Amino acid sequence: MQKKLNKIAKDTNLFLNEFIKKQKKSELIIAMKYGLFPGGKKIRSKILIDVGSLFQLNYKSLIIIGSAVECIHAYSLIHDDLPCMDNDFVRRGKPSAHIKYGESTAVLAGNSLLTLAFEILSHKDLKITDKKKLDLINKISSSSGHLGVAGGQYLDLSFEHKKVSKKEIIEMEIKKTGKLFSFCCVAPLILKNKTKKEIRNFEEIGSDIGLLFQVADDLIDFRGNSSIAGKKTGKDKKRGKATLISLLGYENTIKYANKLIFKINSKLKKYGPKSKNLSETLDYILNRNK
Ligand code: GRG
Repeated sequence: MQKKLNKIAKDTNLFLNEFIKKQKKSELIIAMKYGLFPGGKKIRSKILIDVGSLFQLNYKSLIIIGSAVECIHAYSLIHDDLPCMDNDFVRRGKPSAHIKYGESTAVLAGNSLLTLAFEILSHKDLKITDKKKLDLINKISSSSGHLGVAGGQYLDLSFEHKKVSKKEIIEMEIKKTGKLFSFCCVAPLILKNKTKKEIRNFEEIGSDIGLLFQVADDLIDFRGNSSIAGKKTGKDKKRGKATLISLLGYENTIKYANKLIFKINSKLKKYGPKSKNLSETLDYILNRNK
């Protein structure tokens, strides 16, 4: 699993480096690259490749689409660490972008990573039809905006120190984290011209994978090993964050996560042995420690 992740990370970083190199220089690119490289686990790209392998899709196209997702993900992390959001000083084992370059540069680097994602998806290097490019851009935009990541982040901040229901926590976590995973699950089906029904099915699988990922992230914060996690842990409790752990407790949250894995695997059964890669990634997501 780690070997596969390393290869995806290497290919993604290679593509992003080349893409940026071909652009004109700017001072902002330094902070953008700081947020992008060496980068994190590339788990979203792995999900893209795993779903793509169910439909025999071209690896290079998936790496390009994954690179766009990683730009939006890096942007969300830079903004998440800002003083007006979670005010975190460490990310991926190094000072957060706003600590290294100042707040305004971090905001602008984040914004530019968002638009870089659209530049990548609309670029000629991605050898798919314009209609498919448009569909991908439409989907990644709605996944990132007020009904997706940004909306989820808003809920996350507004739930701090409040009594929130399980349903509300799940809605917040699906928006904040699940929507980008949903995009990764749906993009291969857009490339393959799959039916709306099948797309909806993979949208739900993606939401559940994202929810599983967020729950695992909350468990990492709860267990609290910041040197392995590469960021400060034990923060959620201090900040009064609404998480499933705060509502259900540690053991029940683990049970909930295992039920999610069972639910996702049941939906993947009809794809037979080809779904092994994705199932393997689900186990990695829950058992990881960073
Ligand atoms: C609209 C994209 C966008 C952002 C603006 C700040 C913000 C609104 C949203 C924050 C969303 C956020 C940080 C969600 C948490 C998701 C999460 C668990 C991130 C950690 O992902 P990993 O572990 O990170 O994949 P690495 O470092 O491995 O890439």
